[in-house]
Amino acid sequence: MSISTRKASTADTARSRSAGMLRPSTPAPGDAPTPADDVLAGFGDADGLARAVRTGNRRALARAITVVESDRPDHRRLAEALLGILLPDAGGSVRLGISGVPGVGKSTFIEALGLHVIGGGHQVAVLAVDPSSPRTGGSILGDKTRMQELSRHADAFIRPSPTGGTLGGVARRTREAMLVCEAAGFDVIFVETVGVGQSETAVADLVDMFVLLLAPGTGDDLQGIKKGIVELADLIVVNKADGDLAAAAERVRRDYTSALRMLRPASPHWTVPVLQCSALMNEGVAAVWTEVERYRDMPELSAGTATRRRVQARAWMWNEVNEALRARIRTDPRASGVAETLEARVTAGEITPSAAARLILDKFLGT
Ligand SMILES: Nc1nc2c(ncn2[C@@H]2O[C@H](COP(=O)(O)OP(=O)(O)OP(=O)(O)O)[C@@H](O)[C@H]2O)c(=O)[nH]1
Ligand SMILES: [Mg+2]
Repeated sequence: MSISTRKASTADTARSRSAGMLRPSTPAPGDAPTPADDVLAGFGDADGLARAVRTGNRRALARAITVVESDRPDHRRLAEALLGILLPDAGGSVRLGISGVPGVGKSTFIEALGLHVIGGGHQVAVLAVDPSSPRTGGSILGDKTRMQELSRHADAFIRPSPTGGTLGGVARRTREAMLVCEAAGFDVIFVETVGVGQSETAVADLVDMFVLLLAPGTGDDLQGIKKGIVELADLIVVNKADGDLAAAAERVRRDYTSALRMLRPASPHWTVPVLQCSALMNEGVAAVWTEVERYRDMPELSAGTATRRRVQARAWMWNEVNEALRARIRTDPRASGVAETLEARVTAGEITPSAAARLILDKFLGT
């Protein structure tokens, strides 16, 4: 199998180097155990865990993802060390974002497509970005049941979405989990996200190809869906093209095909295909994969993918700065109280957000 984007981006490599310097020192025998020891049990240190991840050891993979998903400071340090070691082995997958409104059939579709690509000799990891998790306890809850066959498959790995935190935080964890999965040998990664309006951009920033799933009768008529989401799509698939819904699915496909003609294409080399399938009946799913391969294998587009990954890495760095700064302000004894007060005043319309932001930063920086 030829994957043109095998090499990690320069930015990732640079990050790997600096992360390597943060590697925690191994405690001398007899030292009190370092707090990160619980997740390292059985693997020794970050190097040992990384080695086990590289061999595809499932327990190590799950453990490593627990580490990158954790907000505990000692886990964060360990995660940086771990990713620093694993980065040279990451980057070798096709990263696919799958988005669509609740109930459109994302999980059913990933199950069908996942099994299809496993049949072609690939190894599939499924991750999720789910901004609704903190409220609902995870709409991804049903995923393992929707992806029953896939979740039992030896060549698949399904990780329910991490819960809690900001969207940026959730997306960061997913990105890092993706890198760990790649280092473990998974060469096709699906990132499922509920299309409720905010997480799509975060997911489009994580993946090589953004697939928008539609279905008749889910409010996905052209008026119902946000234009911005359609503009993010590299591929549109109308699901549930079966039984009573077949004719309606064909209508949705035609509507979107003509609507897309009005949009300026993101790349001169790629016209966004609008396909239809039935994930439930496993019809048309193979054709979707053919389009993914065509996208992946076009020389102009694989160059585009490499660029996209470099841009993503850079954006990611600033994301990290934003997230870290916010976290520091929230815990800063001087700034946190001021931030809370100003947040209330912004909400009440008493002060502009930009003026409040400046006051918070002034307080935090002590200027
Ligand atoms: N008729 C038909 N039903 C389908 C198809 N794909 C999925 N469904 C049904 O649609 C419902 C929702 O499917 P899911 O795969 O859970 O949808 P989802 O988009 O992952 O949902 P959330 O994760 O809750 O956002 C289930 O009852 C599926 O059986 C299909 O191709 N045809
Ligand atoms: Mg789902």
